[in-house]
Amino acid sequence: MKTLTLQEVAKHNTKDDLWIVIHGKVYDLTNFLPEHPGGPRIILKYAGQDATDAFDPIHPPDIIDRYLSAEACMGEINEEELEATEKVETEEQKQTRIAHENKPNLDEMLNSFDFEGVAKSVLKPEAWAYYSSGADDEITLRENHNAFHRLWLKPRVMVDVEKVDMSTSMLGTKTSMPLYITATALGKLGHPDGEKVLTLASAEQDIIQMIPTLASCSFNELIGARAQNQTQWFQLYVNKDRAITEKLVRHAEASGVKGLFITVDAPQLGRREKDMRQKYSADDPEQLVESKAKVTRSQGAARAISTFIDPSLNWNDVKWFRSITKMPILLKGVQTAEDAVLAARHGCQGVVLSNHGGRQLDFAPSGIEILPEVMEALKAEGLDKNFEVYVDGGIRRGTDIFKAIALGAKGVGIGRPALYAMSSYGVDGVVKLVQLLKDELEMVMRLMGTPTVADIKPEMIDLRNIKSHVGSIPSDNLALSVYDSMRTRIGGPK
Ligand code: 173
Repeated sequence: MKTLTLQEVAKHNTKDDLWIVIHGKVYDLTNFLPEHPGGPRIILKYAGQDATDAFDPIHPPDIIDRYLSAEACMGEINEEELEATEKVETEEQKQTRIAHENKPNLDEMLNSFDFEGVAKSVLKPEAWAYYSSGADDEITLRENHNAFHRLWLKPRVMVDVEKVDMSTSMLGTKTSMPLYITATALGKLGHPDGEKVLTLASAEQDIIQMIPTLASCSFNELIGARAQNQTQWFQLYVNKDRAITEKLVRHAEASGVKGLFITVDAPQLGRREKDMRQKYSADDPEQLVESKAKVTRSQGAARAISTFIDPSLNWNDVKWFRSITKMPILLKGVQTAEDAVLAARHGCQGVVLSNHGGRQLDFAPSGIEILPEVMEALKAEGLDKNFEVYVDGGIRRGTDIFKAIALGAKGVGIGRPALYAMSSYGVDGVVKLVQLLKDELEMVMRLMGTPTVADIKPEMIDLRNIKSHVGSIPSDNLALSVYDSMRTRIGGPK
């Protein structure tokens, strides 16, 4: 392969002659530019430069070989030069380093919320905006945890709780507690090792990891990092090209994945304005206004790479999925009792009551709020046997896990808390987060008089307020911050 210098690469910095460097290799992207799913602008931004840091979180490592022909590779950067430039710290790297040097010790983390504060300080603004954002006014995002505040406990006493056993089984596999790490995209925005961090931490804590379709790591890397006896599930975004989807599903099954979770709440990606605004201010606003590109980074990282998702996915497709895999099939993102019943009728093995972490439809209900009616509807139709119901969204405390299990969930998923712990402290952070939740759940089970998961029952929850949103009318933060009251002639705001 030809050896090139960064100086030579820098000469190819226009849209008609465009080279960039990724992981030390030089690519001519002139022809690929209009086809880039994330839009041409982001590539133009790195024309003639090294784009590795921007590339890594958004693309699995094998994507270049899949999309570019061998001729696109023009050569590689001289090793000494590459090493020398890697030693020079960019302003962004410096800020991240200082934030990490000044973060609290891991020992100081007392609960899942603590990691969020640290993550906000150590994450690049782009990463924080992407992970933390919710749809529209973020009412559902906040509601996901707030809904748990409407559920009160009915503790039982005088039960032998000397030993508490949190272990349970989910889709036929044993796990140390009824909690799994759910699928979240773009792990390398938060940590250089991406979702592999979550794989290693899940193994250490003996909990299940759901592998995302849009992981920064390749699927095979995450399968390869799996410990013996560790269970992994797979979250699927259904591609418009079903041949690609079929290949993914068959490969997952052959790789030992134990459950297929088809995301059904994202035929179009929600508007996450924090994410969108961050992109807008990070790029040059004047240039953005002039751009005519349809899919632009100004729509946020997620929207730019979600165009492959098939919005025509519907109930008739379940049969096809059943024909291509023996894995249990669950629908992730069910938001009503009606759809849970339909999922069971169509032969699914379960559902995840989820609103995608409040990132899709604002004012969608929380999973925990609809859980009782879902269980009731399934039971009424005689569909509650051999059908597992999971909940994700807003799980931050041991009591949250307890409440979901009591109301009929087989287990609960955590998304953002794991990302925040990963971004702040890597594997140790995620292990610690799960340990804190274990410690909390163990205590709650002891204080509730429930020594095993099977002892946790619906009658232990006071449900009376579950539907009442009156006590905590969500404040309309965004509207309030821009609203100017009417001016009167005398007095009033100037
Ligand atoms: O919630 C998300 O951000 C998400 O699921 C997604 C979907 C497509 C591309 C990137 C992320």
